Amino acid sequence: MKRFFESLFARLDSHTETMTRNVAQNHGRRSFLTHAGAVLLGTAVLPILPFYRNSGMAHAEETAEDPNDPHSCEYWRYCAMDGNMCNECGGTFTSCPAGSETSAVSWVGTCLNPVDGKDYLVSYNDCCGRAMCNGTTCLNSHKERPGYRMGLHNDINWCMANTSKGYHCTLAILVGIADA
Ligand code: ABN
Repeated sequence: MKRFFESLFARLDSHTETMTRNVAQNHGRRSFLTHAGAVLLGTAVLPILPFYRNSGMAHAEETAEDPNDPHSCEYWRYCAMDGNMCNECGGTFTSCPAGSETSAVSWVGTCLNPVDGKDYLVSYNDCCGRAMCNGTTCLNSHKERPGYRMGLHNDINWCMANTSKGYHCTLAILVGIADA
């Protein structure tokens, strides 16, 4: 009986050892090689795959703004507007929100109306005397020149000549047709 169990345990030991060696020698190495090969192949092939490299443009197209949408900075009459839209602050294009007053001086831009194809003079007066409004801010610069060209720069607080100089928002008042 004792010899039977000794023989049984010896065979079990031998079998377990053989199995362990097989796993360690074959499966472990192959598995490592398989994974290493996949990683190497992946890093070699990835750079030459035909990536879609136009995501920025696609985004721009998806979010293309409408020149006829008065809540878009691409709205045609905002072509040279540097400020917050008064029509999103309780006012309109031409009238200041309650509690603010129109600036005495302004920046005048020339914008093309896509509907009739004509250039219009647009006066960008600021509304003054209230804290800055949180409406959409447009930083458009059609025909603007750098700040050192005095009088050709629109990044100015046009409330400077008013008694209340606090900037609230900016109007976009049509003054007339530019080439009339
Ligand atoms: N015209 C809008 C504005 C106000 C304050 C400072 C810069 C621009």
